[in-house]
This record gives sequence, C-alpha cells and structure tokens, in this order.
Amino acid sequence: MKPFIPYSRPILAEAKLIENAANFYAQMDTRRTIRDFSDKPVPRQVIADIIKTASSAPSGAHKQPWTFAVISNPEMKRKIRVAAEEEEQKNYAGRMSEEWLRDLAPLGTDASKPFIEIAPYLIVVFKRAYDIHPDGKHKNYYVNESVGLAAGFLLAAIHQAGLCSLTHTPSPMNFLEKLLERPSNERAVLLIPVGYPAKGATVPDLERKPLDEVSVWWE
Ligand code: IYR
Repeated sequence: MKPFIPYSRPILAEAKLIENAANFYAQMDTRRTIRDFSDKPVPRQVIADIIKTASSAPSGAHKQPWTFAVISNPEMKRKIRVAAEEEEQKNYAGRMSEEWLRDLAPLGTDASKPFIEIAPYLIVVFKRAYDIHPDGKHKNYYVNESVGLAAGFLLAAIHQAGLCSLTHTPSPMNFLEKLLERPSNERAVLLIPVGYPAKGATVPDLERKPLDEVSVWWE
C-alpha cells in the first residue's frame, strides 16, 4: 500500500464559515434546469475543467466508475436528437403513466428535444459496473451512488462557471451506448446539454422545499 500523505485545510473563523456557506447556497440557489439553450459556443477548456471537477467526486473504493462523453459534433448531435425523440415519442404516447404525465405537466416537457442540437455541448454520463483490464473484469462498488455524486459535482461546476444545464433522461438510453460506440461495461445514465440560456429563456415557477421539510435534526 502507498503511504498516506498529509492533508490539512486552513481552520477558518466561524464567521467566515457562515459567510462561505451562505454565499455558496445563494449562488447554487440560482441554478435552474433550462430547456431553451442558445447556440453560442462555449470554450472547450471550460468543459474540460467541469469534467475534471465531476471526476473529483468521491467514489466506491476510489474506482471513479464513470466516463463522460463530450459531444459538439453537429452530425452526432443530430443522430442523438433523432434517437432521443424516437424514444420520447413512445414515452409520451403511452409508456409513461397518467400520473407521471400529470406530474410533468407543470414543467411543460414533451417529446420534442431541439435543445439536443442547439446546445453547443452535450455531456453523456456513463456508469461502469466493472472495469475491463488485460487480466479480466475488475468490479466497481456503489456505482449508482458514485455516479450520482459525480453528476452533482458536474451540475454545480457548470453553474459555477456561469453556464446552464439540463439533466435529460431519454429512456431507455441504450441508443447512446451504440451511437457513441461505448464498450460493453458502460451504461448511459444522463444526457446533459450545456450552454448559455437562449435570449428570453423561461423556467417553470418552482419553489424549493424549506429546510424543515428536507431535514430532521437530533440536537
Ligand atoms: N424523459 C422525458 C420525461 C421526463 C421525466 C422526468 I421524471 C422529468 O423530470 C422530465 C422529463 C423527457 O425528458 O421529456
């Protein structure tokens, strides 16, 4: 085993912690999922750093069981849009329950997904149940949890950079594995368009649950 290395963080004054936490919350609370994207280009370096941030998330046994596919190629975006809309048409026309459609109504979604072609970048998040090595398969652990954590880091990094995202789940997602020629150990879990909001973009008027509805405290 490699020896451990020292780790420390500066001990900040309580007032500074309070300020930092409040500032970060205020910033993150302005994050919204958008569906109206601008086609304005985004620097490649920004996407690279966002992915490095996502990949800094904790993971089971530090296996980092994820792959981020980055798509800006217009032809590939078109193929992904066509395939996603094909699945979504089936979803909206019968695969989703009445209750599900009722729950989605306030979000104004439908089977049309123009943002897949309009947004300058798509990031597809893949999970890897195992890794393929020359000596065989190596198991990964807590894969769903790990990939969920990385996706959370990804969305926070996108927002912090000043961009917007949409956590899109055109199910089933196996068309992404085929189109993007991923190996047999990878499963697509999220399709995330990234970019600037279009001029005049709107979002649903949602409220977030207050602290006392999302937490219990034993003090
Ligand atoms: N995947 C579909 C439906 C959808 C489902 C949920 I849950 C949402 O929060 C939003 C949409 C679509 O993307 O339209």
